[in-house]
Amino acid sequence: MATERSRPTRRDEIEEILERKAGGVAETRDEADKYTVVGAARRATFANWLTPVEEHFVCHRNDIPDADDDEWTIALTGDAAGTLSTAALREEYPRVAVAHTMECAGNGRGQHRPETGSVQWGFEAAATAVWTGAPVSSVLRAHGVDAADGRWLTAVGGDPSDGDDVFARSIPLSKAFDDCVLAYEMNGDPLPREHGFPVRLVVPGWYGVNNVKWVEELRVMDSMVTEGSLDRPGEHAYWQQVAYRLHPHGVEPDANESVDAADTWEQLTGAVDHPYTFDANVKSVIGTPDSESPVTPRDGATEVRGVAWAGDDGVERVEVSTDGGETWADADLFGPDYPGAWRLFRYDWRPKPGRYELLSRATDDRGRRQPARISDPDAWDDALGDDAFPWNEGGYAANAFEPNGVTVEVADSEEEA
Ligand SMILES: Nc1nc2c(c(=O)[nH]1)N[C@H]1C(S)=C(S)[C@@H](COP(=O)(O)O)O[C@H]1N2
Ligand SMILES: [Mo]
Repeated sequence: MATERSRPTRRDEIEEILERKAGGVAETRDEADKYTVVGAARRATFANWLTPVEEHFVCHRNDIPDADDDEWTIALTGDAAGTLSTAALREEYPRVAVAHTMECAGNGRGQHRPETGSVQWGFEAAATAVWTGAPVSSVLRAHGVDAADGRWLTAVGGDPSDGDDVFARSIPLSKAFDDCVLAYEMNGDPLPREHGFPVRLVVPGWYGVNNVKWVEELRVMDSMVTEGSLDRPGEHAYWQQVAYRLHPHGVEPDANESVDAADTWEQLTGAVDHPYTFDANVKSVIGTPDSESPVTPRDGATEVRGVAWAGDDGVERVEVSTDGGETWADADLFGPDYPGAWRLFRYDWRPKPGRYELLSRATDDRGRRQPARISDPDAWDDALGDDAFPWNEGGYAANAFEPNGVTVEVADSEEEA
């Protein structure tokens, strides 16, 4: 089992990250002090398409490895064979950029009642960056794996664990071939240490945990990682098979060698018992206005603006309510439209002075709409039919819209002279 200990270096690491990010992020409550976690400090992060590195959340469990770019290598194992240096990664492979909305699978955990353990995120652990690196498909082809068949790719992080567990995560080889990147730059700058320097796996549209930082091994196998799969000491399956799965209170999910449905929502609606957190569920967040300062319309009008994402799927529709969910109106989608990255939305609002409860809810292109709230703990089976996201013991993958609403004061309109 992974240990639950806090570690002395964590405080220093968090302080350093907060300083480097210069106010763009704030620390999030982690009662158990298990994770290094900072999230977007302001709602306005969700009013822009690209998230500056300074506003991009950080989440990891262990110490950041003390990596040296020249020394770092990635071992290709299983059905792949070879060793890859960071220099070879930069020089011998195509250089591509992918847009990726990364959301921590625990984003929204703090909205579960009763509380679940661990990091109490609201909506601040989501961000969109452009990641530059080598396509995983090119690297694997050069190392003996040429088909995106039913196999799995397991990426292993080089972060030293304070328990016995190894940070290993598996994704279907088909997804890896499709659009994944071994990234060495973030938003055009060298990868910061806390985001995975010198190389991290980027899995566009998939929950943060799949995006292994500080990658030191890539293994191709017929199955996803199970206990004993890796050719190294320690516990191998904790992060894939135990943690980061959705289940009711008191359940210990069975390990699987493979699952047919990678789509998290499809798993949740019956395809897989105790779903894995793979691609992100449809979700939206209003970026502006916020509740901090009153809105002053100009000539009677103001704009509600935000972002919406849906993992591997497209965002079909965003609706906005200005009366706490009584009535809804369609927002316009605009701006960049890349697979795996969020869309901007805006709604032209003409409010009278007063106090309003603003909500947004998105629907993906498979017709799946954000549920209103998170269910009670005993409603696992009935939740979705009742417009609720199932409360789950790990607090994962929550995409309810009510908890993310914003209360706004509207002042008198300023008229154009
Ligand atoms: N090696 C390693 N990779 C990791 C983690 C970790 O603890 N170790 N944390 C994961 C989790 S839970 C998240 S949400 C994302 C966060 O990525 P970021 O810190 O760059 O935002 O990294 C993922 N990759
Ligand atoms: Mo996460």
